[in-house]
Amino acid sequence: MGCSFRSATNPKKQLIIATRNPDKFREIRAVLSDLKLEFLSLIDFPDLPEIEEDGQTIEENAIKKATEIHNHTGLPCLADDTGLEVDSLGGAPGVYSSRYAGETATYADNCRKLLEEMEGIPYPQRTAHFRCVMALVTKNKVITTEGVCEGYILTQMRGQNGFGYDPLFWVEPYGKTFAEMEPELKNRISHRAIALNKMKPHLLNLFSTEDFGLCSGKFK
Ligand code: ITT
Repeated sequence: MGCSFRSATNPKKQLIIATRNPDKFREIRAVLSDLKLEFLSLIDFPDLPEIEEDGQTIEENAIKKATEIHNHTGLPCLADDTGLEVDSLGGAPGVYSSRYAGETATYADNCRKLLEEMEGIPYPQRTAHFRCVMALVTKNKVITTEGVCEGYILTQMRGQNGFGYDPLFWVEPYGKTFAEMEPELKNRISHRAIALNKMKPHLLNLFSTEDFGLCSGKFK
């Protein structure tokens, strides 16, 4: 694979977001837009190998994704791993959120499975939260931040925006599911926004220093 990051610096201020999920990428880009970086995702690197998300925790998976992609590309890399943790299900689907209904499950399949598993559970006990861990890996640092957003799982889907479990996730103070919110609102209050806002000072620091977090990646 050819690569344009041969120089010892990163003048284009490129940051790789280690995701193949375009919905996540869109949200991350929106929250970080004020940093004026060039955001790349794994869709820009079709030749990179799949990363097996075999960690026992969200933190482990986030660090693994960011480390592998940083090692392959040499660029600073930010990875997001997110899980929906439902209290009445003992924290499931958690780390298995993307494959809750099977390896090839769609968002709709996962939402249907969640509704089935929660059948008969009354509203006050339908509490849940999204937990998002961001991992930033550069040549000499691993930094993680976390964001949590509390809500309830509804008994039917509501709204067309967002992605994943958003149509089922009721955010009580706003009287809306994430999927009923304008993207600007979700991107202000979500688990992902909280984790990213904690990461911003580290990114600002990284991109204001000389070496821009580069290392000798395999594709250099
Ligand atoms: P990458 O690993 O390539 O980033 P992924 O979709 O597998 O993509 P995760 O393992 O972090 O990413 O996400 C697990 C699933 O949780 C994801 O597929 C969605 O179904 C759901 N999810 C994540 N963030 C969400 C959000 O903000 N709103 C609703 N559902 C979300």
